[in-house]
Amino acid sequence: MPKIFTANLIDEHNRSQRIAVEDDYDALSRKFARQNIDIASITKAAEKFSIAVPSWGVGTGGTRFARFPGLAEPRNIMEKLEDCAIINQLTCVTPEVSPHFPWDKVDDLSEVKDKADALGLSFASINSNTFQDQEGQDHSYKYGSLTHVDKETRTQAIAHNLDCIEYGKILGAKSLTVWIADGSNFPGQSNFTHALESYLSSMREIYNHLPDDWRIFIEHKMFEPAFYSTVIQDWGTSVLCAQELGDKAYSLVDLGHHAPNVNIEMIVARLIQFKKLAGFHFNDSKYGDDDLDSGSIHPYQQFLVFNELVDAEQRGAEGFDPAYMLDQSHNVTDPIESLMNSAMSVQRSYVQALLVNRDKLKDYQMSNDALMASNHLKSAFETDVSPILAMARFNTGGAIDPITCYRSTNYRQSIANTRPAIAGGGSGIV
Ligand SMILES: [Mn+2]
Repeated sequence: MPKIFTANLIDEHNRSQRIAVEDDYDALSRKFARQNIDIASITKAAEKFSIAVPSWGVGTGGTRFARFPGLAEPRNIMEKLEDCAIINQLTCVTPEVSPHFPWDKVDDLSEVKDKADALGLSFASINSNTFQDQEGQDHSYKYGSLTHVDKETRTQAIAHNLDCIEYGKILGAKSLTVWIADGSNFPGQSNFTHALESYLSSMREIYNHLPDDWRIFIEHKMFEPAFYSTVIQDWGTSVLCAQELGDKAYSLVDLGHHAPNVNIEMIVARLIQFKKLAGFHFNDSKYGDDDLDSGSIHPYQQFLVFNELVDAEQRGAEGFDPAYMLDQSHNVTDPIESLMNSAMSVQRSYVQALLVNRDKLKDYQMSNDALMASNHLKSAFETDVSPILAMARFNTGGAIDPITCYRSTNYRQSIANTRPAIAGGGSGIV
């Protein structure tokens, strides 16, 4: 498989780290043996873990106020794929890329597919974009898209989503993620009921064009860009719509799209129970849709989400097939480094959740031992599984320490001449 970096680079890096990692891994395996945990099977599970990288995430993001471009930013989907390939080559957990249209639109998408194949990448869920106007489009989305009061605008937004399905077919994707910015800034501006009726009618048309083996993901968001009301504002509306649409419609959880302090892991449990969990846009936040790096603010919440996911996985919950994706905006870091860090952070939460002894937890629950139940989860969360993650990467050809290895290449400086800065760049906060 052709890669951006040579195998020699990674080998050399790993040679310098291997003895220390093996030492830590052996110590952890002795600790696990005392707890009857099989470190080999946990490592195997870590090796199989995978999370998609968003194509827009490899560009430097921005805020409502400004965007400060980074060095050697990818200028198009081909260059974005090269950066995504680095993330996967070093971490071995991101073999899929989630594209965004029309940001990633080119004349011949089969060339994009060929490029991805050559880099060992494939495509995850297609993201449609009716939250901004595109050059030459007939109707503006200023006052909405799939729920606009004007039928022709709705039709245009539906047509874009149908185009996205066609793009996805070329790229080999199997799902469409729909997030709309539709909402209102003033009480009275929008009729809540009419807007949702329009949404369902528009989505039905899109749903009816889904290939048999596709799914459609509904992404809710509490507020922003609309600040008084949002049409698909929470998981309740999302799951009601998914139920209205049918078996191929699911609710997607973006961790930044909820009110502060909402119990997201409980929402996840509910969606699993009713077979409506599409998957995730992982990121972290302090205030709102901050799109910060996964696990950087609330790592325990991320672990608790995985506690629900692993519980479902281990009990073989019916219809459980969540799609894991990152959705972040990187303003002050190198996006490649942030995405590697985030992918590994999500993988860490998964591995920690595997350490929970489900029988023991159940015993604590059944005997109403709140303190020990909580402590049992805490103890899994507080276990440093770094040696397992490092060993999983080593076993699958990745770098023991991806950030250090990446920094040793001076990648940005080395390609700066071939990637001069451009205006725009197609990355944002979604
Ligand atoms: Mn999102």
